[in-house]
Amino acid sequence: MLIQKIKNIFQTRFGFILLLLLLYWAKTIFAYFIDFNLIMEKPFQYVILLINPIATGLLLLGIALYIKNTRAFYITAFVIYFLMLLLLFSNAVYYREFSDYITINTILGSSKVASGLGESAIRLFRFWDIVYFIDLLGFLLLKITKHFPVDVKPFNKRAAFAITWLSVLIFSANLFLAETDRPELITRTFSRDYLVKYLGLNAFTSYDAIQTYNTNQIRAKASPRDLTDVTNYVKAHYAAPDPKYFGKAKGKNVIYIHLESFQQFLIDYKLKDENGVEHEVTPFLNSLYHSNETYAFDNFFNQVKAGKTSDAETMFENSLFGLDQGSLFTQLGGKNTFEAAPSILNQTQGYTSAVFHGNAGTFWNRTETYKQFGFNYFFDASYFDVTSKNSFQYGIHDKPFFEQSVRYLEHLQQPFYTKFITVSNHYPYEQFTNDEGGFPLAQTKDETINGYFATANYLDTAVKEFFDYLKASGLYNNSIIVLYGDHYGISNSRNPSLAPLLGMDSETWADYNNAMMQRVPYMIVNPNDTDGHINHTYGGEIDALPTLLHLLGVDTTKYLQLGQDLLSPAHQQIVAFRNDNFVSQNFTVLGDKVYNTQNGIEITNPDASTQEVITKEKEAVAQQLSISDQINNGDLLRFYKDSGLDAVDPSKFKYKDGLGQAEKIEKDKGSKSTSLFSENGNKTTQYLFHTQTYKELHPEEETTNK
Ligand code: GP9
Ligand code: MN
Repeated sequence: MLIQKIKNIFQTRFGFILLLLLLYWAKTIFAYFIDFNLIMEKPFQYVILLINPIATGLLLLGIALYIKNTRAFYITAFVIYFLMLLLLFSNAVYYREFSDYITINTILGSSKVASGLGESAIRLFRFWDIVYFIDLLGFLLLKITKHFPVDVKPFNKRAAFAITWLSVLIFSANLFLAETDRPELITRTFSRDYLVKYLGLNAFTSYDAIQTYNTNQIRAKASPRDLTDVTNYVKAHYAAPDPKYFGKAKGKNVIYIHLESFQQFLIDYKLKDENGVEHEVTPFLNSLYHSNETYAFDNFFNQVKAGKTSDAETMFENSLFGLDQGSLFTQLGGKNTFEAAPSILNQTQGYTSAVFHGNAGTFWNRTETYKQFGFNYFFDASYFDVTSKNSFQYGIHDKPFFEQSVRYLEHLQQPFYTKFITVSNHYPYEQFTNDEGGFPLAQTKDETINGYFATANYLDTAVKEFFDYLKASGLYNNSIIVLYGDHYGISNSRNPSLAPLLGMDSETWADYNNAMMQRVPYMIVNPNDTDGHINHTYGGEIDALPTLLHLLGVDTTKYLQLGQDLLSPAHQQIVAFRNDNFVSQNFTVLGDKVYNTQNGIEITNPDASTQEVITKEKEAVAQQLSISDQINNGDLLRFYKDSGLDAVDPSKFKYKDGLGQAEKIEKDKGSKSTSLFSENGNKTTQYLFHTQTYKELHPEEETTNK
């Protein structure tokens, strides 16, 4: 009875579409769980996952319902179904090799696809692949045996329309749920994993197609002539290095430590616990800040927008801004030409480069972007022993991260240019419930603020442990270590609640204060130097690369970098934010409001000379941002030949088996190998890394914190 009823339903045209939808849904879910490695953080995300194939599946399959002719209807329905399956299946296969999804660019630049899916594709097939196509065989059998049910009655046009609307509705609901769970999913496009997880493959591919089309339009219109404005700007804006500092760290290893979401106000901050006892939040970073080995900057601002971490990286590696919308890494990172730090240092000074980061390499499209930047190695989450105990949603915690990085670091040829991207001090600043727990929480009504200090304290200890290792292994003496906060950890909307902890009033908290909170640490530790000091120059992330290159003794005149050396006397102290607001030494301009930067007083009626300066500074900011956009959106560096650098060939870099690659170089170089491992008589230095939990470090607190 029931079976007959079901059969009857599927014998209609609409029923047939539903059947295809059901099959497509089941296969997608199968792919989600078997082939794709989607990281699910909470049950709600499973709900979204179950819905997303239905929305776009129904929309696409529903197209067939508009067709009158019987044969045409069935053929169209099949073709749509088949194409959706093909997309699903090829992504499943591609994922096995690349742990990523197929983009329009991957298809267009087919060399990359070929390298993974060419002759080796067969090796990527799995026995369960039959699941993706077995039903087609069934349909074929029905057709041959003439049992294929055909409904000659056309579907009502209006009803077809209603189905389309229904699918749009389901898609909107899907989008709404996704945005609730992950705000700004669409505008920030964190990673392809996220788009697939939340919206499904069809939506991801369509979105990717639109994005690719838009960027390709602008690129196609760009020509070498567009470089004239850019080179003129860069020449006029060049700040020559102070000879006192130029080349001070020449030939040294560079070790960047990316302090996640770390703001300048944490430096020297003491948090009061509920008993009024003060706890220094970041004692180790404070000691660096005050050391005369360190060039520290206390008016250094983050300049990121929606690309957050990736925007900071864009600036540090290129001295170019991120984009006005979304992330440069995800939109252009995989295809633009760059003249980034790794490639400059490799080609002019023979540096080897590597990034260490305990999150999936696909996040912010890093794997692709780093290749374009010229990074030799990328040690992402797949290189670390990540367990549910030692990690959270952004990857492995900082202490095991540094500890486990050493086994790769010691094999890199020196001098090296490396970057360690930490994660533990990331929103939502979840508390450690294990032996790392114990640092007091702040006492505000906002849990995010309350947890921020404890995770910052954890990061501080993690960095200290790494420094201890650098000293013990000897790396310290021939390296410079650059530490920076990438962007705010406490958002503007939470700042009024933070105000009392800073000795300020929540009621009088103004836009000006929000702008001042965008300060992040920038510290260059140059071991054995004594000229270090706390520098009060106003600057930002865009200025980091020329500053670093000059310290390393690299002439930057030929490079199209938009920042200025912070140690140069010619540095103009204007810090552009990505939304055209800015802070300069004298003025802070936020929309229509102007403040005196030094005392925070709003200037409501600027006199003529003040107005003139403000207008000039405004123009300077607009020009700097616009030049950056011209370079990035037009992909102008592909035309630039005057830097003397060879273009980066991204296909040279394979981020799998990085250790094997490094060890092979060590072997090939033999006694000429400069890796720490080789210099240490081919013995590991891993045992020099010591790590301790918070509880071990603070036995006295056992009693106070139950
Ligand atoms: C993730 C990490 C965080 O890998 O870099 O990025 P964010 O959310 O800060 O931009
Ligand atoms: Mn970040």
